[in-house]
Amino acid sequence: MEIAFRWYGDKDRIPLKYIRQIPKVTGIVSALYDVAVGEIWPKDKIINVKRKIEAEGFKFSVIESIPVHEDIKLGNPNRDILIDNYCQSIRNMGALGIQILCYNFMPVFDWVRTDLAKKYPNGSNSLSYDNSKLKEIDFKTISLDLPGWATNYTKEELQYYLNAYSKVDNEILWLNLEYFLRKVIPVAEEYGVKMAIHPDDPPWSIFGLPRIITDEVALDRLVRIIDSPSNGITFCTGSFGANLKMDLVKVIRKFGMLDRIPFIHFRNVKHIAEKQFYESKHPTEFGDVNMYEVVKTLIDIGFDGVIRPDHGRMIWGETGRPGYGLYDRALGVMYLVGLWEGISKTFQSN
Ligand SMILES: [Mn+2]
Repeated sequence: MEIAFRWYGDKDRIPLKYIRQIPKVTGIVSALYDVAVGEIWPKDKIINVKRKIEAEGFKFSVIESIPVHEDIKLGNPNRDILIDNYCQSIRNMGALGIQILCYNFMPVFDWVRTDLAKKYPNGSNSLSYDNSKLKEIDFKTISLDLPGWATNYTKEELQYYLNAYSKVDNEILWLNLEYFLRKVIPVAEEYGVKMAIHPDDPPWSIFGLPRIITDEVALDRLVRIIDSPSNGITFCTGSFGANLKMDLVKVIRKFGMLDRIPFIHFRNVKHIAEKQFYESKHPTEFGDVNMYEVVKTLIDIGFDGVIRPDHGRMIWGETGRPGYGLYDRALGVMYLVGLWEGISKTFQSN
């Protein structure tokens, strides 16, 4: 197992030098932030980021993520050109030895929350979600500059895509994902890259848009599309933790044993009601995800992929990118390290 930390490049207010001070973090999860969606990621730009990461003694472990253009998800006629570009980006990263690519197939919106800074009595805050608040959102008036809120689109483009998806149901989206995977997975295999799809977050339909990577049945279907370790999953305990019907530990064991989980996002969520939750402190007792059992299962199956703390709270007065402060994510790492040492030593002595 390798512990990694997400870094948003030079514009990240948390420098690599700070990340280095967190015990046991040896990998960096990053991306290019200046390439338009659909364009090829040039090798020289990836090299540039890789050099900065390696200069601080880290490995560039995971690219998260190369966005999939909406026209691929919609199955539009220009998708072949866009998929060819995606394949070339995979070749470029693979040739540089970067072996894991996290991506998602969520229409229009990436992760969605209804409050980016829900306040708690102890002075901290975190991201939260209340499904009943979605209907209050009017796309004609909303500010589009919040993370997770289709920042790349103008209001006109957003309207265009929301309309375009009215003709795409879950089954069509599945077929478009299959079409995409049949072209990219052979390239990923050839270049030693493991594709790892991130679950939809939250794992249900929002704004009437199709959403497919939501539960165990979906993961069954995904892995069957192409039987290859290059066709894998980013197991996000927080995203799947929002699905109260899912037995996370069972599902991690199942797909981990099949060698389909190269990458894990490690965080906890706490429900207030169904489809209403907040991102909690990492330890098991503060949320609905049994983090202890997750780690125990990973050790038991010999997990040898990459794991990173996912979103954290904002604590100690820190401000910045919601979910991506330094302090609470560092606490998340230490919790993971503690669990790992305790459980693995117990296994050894039995
Ligand atoms: Mn995640």
